[in-house]
Amino acid sequence: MGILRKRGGAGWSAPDEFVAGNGLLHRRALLGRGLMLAGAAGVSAASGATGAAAEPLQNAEWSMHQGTTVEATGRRSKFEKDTVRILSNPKGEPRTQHARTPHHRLSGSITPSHLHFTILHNGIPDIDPEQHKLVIHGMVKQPMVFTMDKLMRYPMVTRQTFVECGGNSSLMFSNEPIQKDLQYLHGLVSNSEWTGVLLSTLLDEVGVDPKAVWMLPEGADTPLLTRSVPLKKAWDDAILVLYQNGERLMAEQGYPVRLLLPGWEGNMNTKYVRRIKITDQPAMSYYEARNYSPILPDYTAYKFYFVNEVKSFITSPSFGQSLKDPGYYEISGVAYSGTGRIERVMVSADGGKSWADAAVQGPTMHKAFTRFHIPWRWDGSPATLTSRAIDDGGNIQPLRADFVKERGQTLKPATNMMGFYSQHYNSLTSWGINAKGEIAHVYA
Ligand SMILES: Nc1nc2c(c(=O)[nH]1)N[C@H]1C(S)=C(S)[C@@H](COP(=O)(O)O)O[C@H]1N2
Ligand SMILES: [Mo]
Repeated sequence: MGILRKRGGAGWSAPDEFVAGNGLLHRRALLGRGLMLAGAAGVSAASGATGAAAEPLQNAEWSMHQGTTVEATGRRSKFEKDTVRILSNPKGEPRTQHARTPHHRLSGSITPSHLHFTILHNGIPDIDPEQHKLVIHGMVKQPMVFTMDKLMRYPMVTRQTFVECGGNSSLMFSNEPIQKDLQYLHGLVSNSEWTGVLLSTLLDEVGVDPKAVWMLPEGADTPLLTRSVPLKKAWDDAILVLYQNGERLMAEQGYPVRLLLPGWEGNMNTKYVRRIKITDQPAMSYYEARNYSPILPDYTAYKFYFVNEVKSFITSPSFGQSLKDPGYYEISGVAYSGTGRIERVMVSADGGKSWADAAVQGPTMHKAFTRFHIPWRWDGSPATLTSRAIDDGGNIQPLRADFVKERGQTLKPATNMMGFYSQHYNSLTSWGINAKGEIAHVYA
């Protein structure tokens, strides 16, 4: 490397080290080197001392008086008021409610708890932790009842993982790319640090019958949501979660206790869990038999679809933003896989004709968001930005043409219902940038 050279301390000279078409630079090309994007104080002094940099620093209004009183819980700057979830049912009518995470306004890998997406099929229950109990019963030696006090005394584990609704990205099944931002397109996935008791610890105590192969967790909110979960997931990495990002679970995320099945379809992650029945057969409950069984182009349907497969999307630049001038930009996004750790993310600026490796922000964790970046020099001509992730099992995001062939492209824009028939999209997302710097959602 070392091809980028400083020019008199005030910028960079050509030639850039392009690693793929349309201006993609080596992922480490600009690391730790000033880009001089910020309007140069030092330079203007040397070049005649006019403009803002030469004037004495003025105290702004906020530097001149005491600030407001600190409150018992922290608050964001009022200037960030637009960083909010969007709601599908703001009046709380008696039907499903969705709140979507604003990925286009976030960075890093943790989703702040108050911006975690949520889906509630009948509102948020107000559960008193003193009264809530979890029962494990069915094909066990000794059924047991766990109060929250008792659960809190077990050894706990902490891990990061994403939760993704099977219906996330369902708009990507449309025949035409829908002109919506990331929040609409992919806002039903979020990533938190969760702390709780391994379900396997409790199964050891109740003594599971060796003939049992399924478990049926059930929530305490009014839908009494039940799903059939293979018992092997319980022995593998299922957690009864009590804490989210360091504090007790948000009410929406399942306070006082939820089941977490890292990397598996959101709906199976039973919130407010009150019973887990150990059985030798699945329940074929409403949400697995009807709602969350993706239908294929030949009108057959998946019987079960548990895993959220490897996926990624570019968060910046993305729809709703625009590029002001040609020059350097950092392309950034998130990648995740329900089957493992993100190993590699490739980015294209020419709609998939050529690809470059993005820098993957470590430490990368199993079944958790991984942030990626790559520097890019936009020359002012049309470009199409796309990302494609690969996990440590060698699973790669399918190209859109292949995905559509297998899974269908059934949604017409007029019937953009959330989720019922179009589930588990894990193909590519592409942003088309025109010569004015405007960003559209395109299929590449
Ligand atoms: N008890 C209960 N559990 C539930 C739901 C619900 O409505 N009630 N919604 C499910 C759905 S559809 C999804 S996608 C995830 C969302 O989890 P989150 O709200 O923590 O993001 O919870 C699942 N678990
Ligand atoms: Mo969901």
